[in-house]
Amino acid sequence: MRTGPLVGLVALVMCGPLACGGGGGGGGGAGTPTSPTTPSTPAPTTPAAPAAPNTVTVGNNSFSPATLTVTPGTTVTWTWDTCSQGSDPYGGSTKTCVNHSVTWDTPGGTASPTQSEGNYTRAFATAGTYDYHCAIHGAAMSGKIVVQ
Ligand SMILES: [Cu+2]
Repeated sequence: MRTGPLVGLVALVMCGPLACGGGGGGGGGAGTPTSPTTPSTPAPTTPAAPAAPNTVTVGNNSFSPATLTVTPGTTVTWTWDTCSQGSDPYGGSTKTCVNHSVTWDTPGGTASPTQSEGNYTRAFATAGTYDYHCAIHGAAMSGKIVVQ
């Protein structure tokens, strides 16, 4: 029989411990009993991490967060995110960006450039409240850094 060895091989493969173990022997198998599947409680998924605690997003007409509390010695980074993507009548895309600045009400800081893209950093060594606003949009676009 030419097919003999092949059949034997197939039988061996198909009849592994899991496939055939419990076939005729009744319940005597000494294998580890598989416990009924308990619906495992999924680990609580952490919501997407908020922005790093020492960054402020400069949006259009707002700083986010408007109030940021940091510890002395922290360098805060402002990141501009003021561009919006639109489309032109010809199917292309347009990018519109708005200029903003970080300008300090509290003496002691150097204002950021008035810009529509990029970053700005300031280190806060001393505890206190540091108010700032956008030089273009004024009090309507303001924020503060609380160092404590
Ligand atoms: Cu502004």
